[in-house]
Order: sequence, then C-alpha cells, then structure tokens
Amino acid sequence: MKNAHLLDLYRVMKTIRRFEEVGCQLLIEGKIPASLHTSIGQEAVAAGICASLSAADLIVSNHRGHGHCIAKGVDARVMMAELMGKAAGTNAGRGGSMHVADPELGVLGANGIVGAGVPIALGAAYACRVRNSGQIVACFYGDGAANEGGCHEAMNIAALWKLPLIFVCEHNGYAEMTPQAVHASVRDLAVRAAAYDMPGETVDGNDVLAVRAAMETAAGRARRGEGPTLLECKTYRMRGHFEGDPQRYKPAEEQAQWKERDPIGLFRAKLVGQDVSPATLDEIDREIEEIMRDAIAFGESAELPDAAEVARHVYAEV
Ligand SMILES: Cc1ncc(C[n+]2csc(CCOP(=O)(O)OP(=O)(O)O)c2C)c(N)n1
Repeated sequence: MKNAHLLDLYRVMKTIRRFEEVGCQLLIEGKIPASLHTSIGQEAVAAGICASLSAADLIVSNHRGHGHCIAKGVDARVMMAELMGKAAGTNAGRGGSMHVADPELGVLGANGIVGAGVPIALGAAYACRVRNSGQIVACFYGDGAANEGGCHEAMNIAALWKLPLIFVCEHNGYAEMTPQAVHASVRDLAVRAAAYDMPGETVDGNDVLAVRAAMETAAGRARRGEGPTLLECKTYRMRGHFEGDPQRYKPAEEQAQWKERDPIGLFRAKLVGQDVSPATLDEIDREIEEIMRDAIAFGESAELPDAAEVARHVYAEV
C-alpha cells in the first residue's frame, strides 16, 4: 500500500481518538448536554472499513458511532456542533451524539436502539439493488446487537437476495456491562455467518491493515453482486460503556493487556518500522489538534436551535 494511504489511515484513527477525547472533556465542562459513548480503542475498525468505501457508498452506525461518521467524512466541526445541540450540527441540534446523520456523505445515521440499524442497512442495500446504483452498504453494530432478532432477519434476507451489504460486528467484549461469554453461545460471532450461507471472518479489529484487507475482499464481493459478508472485528472498548461508567466489571489485567494493543500505538509503531519518520506523524498530530481547536470554537460559537422551531426536523415534512 502506498505511504499516502497508510498515513490517511493513521490520520483518520487519530482524528477519531482526539475528537472523542475532546468530547469527554466538553462533557465534563457541561458543554455537551447528553451522554457520550466513545469508541476509544476501536478506531481501527471504523478507519479500516471506511477506507474501502467510496463517497457514494453508505454506512449505518450505532450508539457508538462518532468514529464511523468521521471515517466516512463527516466534518469534525459540524459533528461537534451536533454533540453540543447546536443548530449548525449535522441534525440541526436535534440528534446529539447518538443520532449523527449526514445522508449527503452516505451516513444514514447513528442509532440509540441496539440492533435497530441492521434492518435499516438491509433496506438501504435493497434500495441500492433496485436502483442498480452500484453503491454498497456497511453496517456497524456491536456484539450485543448481534443477538437481536432483527440482526438475524436482516442477515437471512441479505444472503438470500445477495444484497451488497457488509455486516461489521464490532466485537468489543461487552454489551453494556455484560461480558460476551455471558450473552452469546459462541466465542467467535463470525461462525454465525454459516447459518445464512455467507462468508464470515473473524478479524483482529485492532489491526487497521487487517480490517482493511478483510473489507477489501468483502466490498469486492458486494460490488460484484455476490452478496453479503459478516466481518467480526475483535477489539476492545478502552473507556466505559458511557462516560462516567466506573467500569468495575472490567478486570484490571484485561484493561492493561488491551492498553498494550492500542490500535493507534500499534499502527504508529508499524509505520515507523516501515521508515515513516516520527516527525511526519507528529505533524499529522499537530494538524489534528488544529482541527479540534477549530471544531470546539465552531461548536461553542454556534447558535442553539430557535425554540420556536422545536418541532421542525422531528417529524417528516411532506
Ligand atoms: C433495544 C435496546 N435494548 C437495550 C438498550 C440499552 N443498551 C444501550 S447500549 C447497550 C449495549 C450494546 O452492546 P453492543 O451492541 O455490544 O455495543 P457496544 O455498546 O459494546 O458498542 C444496551 C443493552 C438499547 N439502547 N436498545
């Protein structure tokens, strides 16, 4: 892979990390008026999957969706404004962190209802087929969502109709506070793909190049009309389920082990090992800090929605 593409992956992952770290700080300061679910530790999944998508392709996200949206091209300023409930946000301040959407960029929406995005992605993939648009759809959902009935219904129909859909299961080990061993009968959720006669692969979700390679194959199949793929990306949520979660259910040793496998640290080391100079990466980091400063300033100076228009954008206007 060309160095420029590798640096893009680094840039996307680091932007997600810093966006969410900044978001955590703004939450403490009371500038974000809702709860925040970060994907810190899971950035390689968003970056690796979206690297194989074109601008026209579509994603469906979940309640932990900042990374997916950034990787698909949502502007940090507009998303920060949304998190702050401002009129300049992606959803005109009506959605907040869990509902970021930007259809122009192919982001069909984050979703606070666990598993609810999966049937939406199915519908989008069916629309791509009916319109013969050439687009494909990536659907991000968690290991908890993988047990929802709608997820299985969507997999069945997607496989039956060979729809251009990639099921991206972000297996971060927990559904809220429930460890995977307590909520799923299988260790590797990718084995469930066999029940629907589609390919399923378990990928190291902290290795952005592994995620990207698996997605390249899956996206190729989808584009050729060969149907869906289930990609289970094994990763780890390095912070709480929500900001403020004391995480008593996570063993300290487990947290320490995954800290060693921080996807950004791993990728940075790999790049430096491939003769990318640390100064080049530091320069990208500086650029990202500038983007964050700009996003905070944009969000803080943006207006709140006009109270007289409170019902606008809530119901469809026909
Ligand atoms: C239908 C539904 N059930 C329960 C909840 C409460 N809830 C919010 S997030 C969550 C866990 C989701 O786990 P997972 O899908 O693994 O995603 P993760 O939070 O690990 O990213 C639950 C149970 C919800 N929002 N919607």
